Amino acid sequence: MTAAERIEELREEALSAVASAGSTSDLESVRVRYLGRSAELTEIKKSIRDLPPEDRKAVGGASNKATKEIEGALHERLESVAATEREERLRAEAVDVTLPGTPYLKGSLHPSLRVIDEVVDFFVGLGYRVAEGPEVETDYYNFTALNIPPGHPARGMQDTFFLDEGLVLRTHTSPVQIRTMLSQEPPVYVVCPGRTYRRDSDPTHTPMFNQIEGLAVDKGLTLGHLKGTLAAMARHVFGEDVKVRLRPSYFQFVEPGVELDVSCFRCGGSDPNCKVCRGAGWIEMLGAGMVDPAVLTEVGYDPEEYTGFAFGMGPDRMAMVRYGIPDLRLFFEGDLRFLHQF
Ligand code: 2NM
Repeated sequence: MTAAERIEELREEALSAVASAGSTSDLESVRVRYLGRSAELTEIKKSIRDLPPEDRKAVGGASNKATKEIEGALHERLESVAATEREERLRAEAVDVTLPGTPYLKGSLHPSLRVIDEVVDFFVGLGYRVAEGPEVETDYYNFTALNIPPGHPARGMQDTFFLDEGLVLRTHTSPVQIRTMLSQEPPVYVVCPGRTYRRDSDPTHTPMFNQIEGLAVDKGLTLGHLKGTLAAMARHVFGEDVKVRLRPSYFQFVEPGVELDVSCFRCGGSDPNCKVCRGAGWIEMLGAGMVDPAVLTEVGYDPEEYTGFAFGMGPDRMAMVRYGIPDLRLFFEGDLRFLHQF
C-alpha cells in the first residue's frame, strides 16, 4: 500500500469515527487517536523527510489535507455535541420554582404560659416587680414564716414532698414573698410566678403545678384595694364584662381570708347546663386576704405602720377553665398534638 493510499484510509476512518462520536470525550479520544503525537498520520508526516524528494510533495500535500479535513470535522462535530451536552446538563439541573416549599413546624405557647403571661403583664403594668425563688425550700420559708409552726395541723393538709434535713419542695410560691420582704423595706409590690409541688395526682391535680402569688405591703392598704386590684386583673384575663365576688375563706397567713369568684365568662350565669361553670354562674379563681400581722412581724415589718394584701392563683386551672380542657395531666405530658391546638 502506498503512503497516499494509507493516508486516504486513515482520513476515511477518522471522518467516520468523528461522525459516530456521541460525546465530547469520545471526540477527544478520536482527536488523540488520529491527530495526536503518536498518531499514524503524525508518524507519516514526520517520515516525509526520509522519502525520495519526488514523493515528498504529494505525501505532504495529502497528509496536510487529511489533517485539515479531520480537524474541520472534529471542530464542527464538537460544536453540536457540546451544545447537546450543555442542554442536557441544564435540563437535569433545572429547579421547578413552582413546587411548594418544605413545610416547617410553628411553635406555640403552652396554655399555662399564656395565662401566666397575661396575669404577670397585668401586674407589671400596675408597677409590680416580678420575683422568683428556689423550688427546693427550707421548712422555715415554706411554713414557719407563714404562720404555720412545726406540728401545726395545717402542715398536714399540704401533701408536702419532704426532702432531707428540713428541706421541702415548695408547696406554694409564698416563700418568695417572705424572701422579698426580708430583703427590703416597704412599700412592696411583687408578683411571683413559679412551679410548686404537692403529692397529688388525678384529673385535676398534678404533682407539679404552676402558681402565681402576689403581695402588696404599704401604708393604708385595705381589703378594698385587694378587691379593686383583683377585679381589674380578672377583667384583664377573662374579659371586660366579668363581675367578681368575694367569699369568706381561711388561709393560715392572712386575716381575713377570702376567695374570689369570677362570673362565668361563657354564659354569665344564664345557662343551667353551662360546661364552664356547671350552671353555678360563678367560677372560683383565687384565694387572697390581708397579710396576718404575725407574718409582717416575722419579717421585721411593723404591723401598726403597714398593712398588706396577698393572693394566690393556679394558672393551670385557669387555663383548663378557659380552654375547656378536662384533664390537667395533659398539660405536662409534652405531647405536641395537644400543644399545637392552642
Ligand atoms: C394565697 C391566699 C392568700 C399569700 C400570703 C402571702 C404572704 F407571704 F404574704 F404571707 N403570700 N401568699 C396568700 C394569701 C396566698 O394563695 C391561695
